[in-house]
Amino acid sequence: MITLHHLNRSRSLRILWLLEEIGAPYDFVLHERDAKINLAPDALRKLHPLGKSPLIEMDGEMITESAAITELLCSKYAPQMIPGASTPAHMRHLELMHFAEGSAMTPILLNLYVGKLGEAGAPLHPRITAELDNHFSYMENVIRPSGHFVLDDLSATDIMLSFPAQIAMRMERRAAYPKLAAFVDMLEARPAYIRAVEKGGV
Ligand SMILES: N[C@@H](CCC(=O)N[C@@H](CS)C(=O)NCC(=O)O)C(=O)O
Repeated sequence: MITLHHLNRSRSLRILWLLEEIGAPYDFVLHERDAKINLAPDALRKLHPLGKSPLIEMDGEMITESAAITELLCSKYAPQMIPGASTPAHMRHLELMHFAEGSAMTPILLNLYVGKLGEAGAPLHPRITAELDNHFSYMENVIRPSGHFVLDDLSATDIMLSFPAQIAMRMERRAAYPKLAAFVDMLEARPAYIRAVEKGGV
C-alpha cells in the first residue's frame, strides 16, 4: 500500500497525478501550507526530517524526492512509462529525470527568492532570466513530434518536467515556447490530471 503525503500548491501534485494515471491503490493525506509563511506544517517534519512534500510511504519506507518516487512508482506499476534499459531513450530519460530537479529548478527558485529582495536583487535578474530561458529552451528543443519528452506516449520524464513547464507558462512564456505550451495543455486536459487537481488543488 502507498500513502502520499501531499502539500497543497506544491510539486507533490505531479505525484498525485502519476498515482491517478497508473491506477495504483493509495491513501491520500493532505497537509496545508501555513497561511502566513506559506511553509509546510510541522506534521510533515514529524514524518520525515526534511519536512518536504512529496513524501510517500511505500513498503514500510518513507521516501522523498519526486524523481525517485516517480521512478519507483513507474517501475512497479507502469513499466511502460520508462524506456527499455540501454536504449538511447533510456539515456535521455535518465538525463531528464535528473535535469528536472537538479537543473531546471535552480533558476526558478533563484527567481522566486531573489524576487523577494526587490531592488537589492536587481543586479542578479539578467543572469537569472538568461538561465531560465536557457533551461526552458532546452526543454522546448527536446520535445518529440508526439509532444512528449522521451517516448511517443506519457512517460516518467513527462511527469517530472510538467512542473517546470507549467512554471514557464505562468511566467508568460507561452509564445516563446509553443511546444512547451502544447505539452502543458495536453497534460492539463488528461482525466487523471483533472482528478488530481480536484483532490489536491493546484
Ligand atoms: N527536490 C524535491 C523538492 C521538494 C520540495 O522542496 N517541496 C516543497 C514543495 S514544492 C516543500 O515541501 N516545501 C515546503 C517547505 O519547505 O516548508 C522534490 O522534487 O521532491
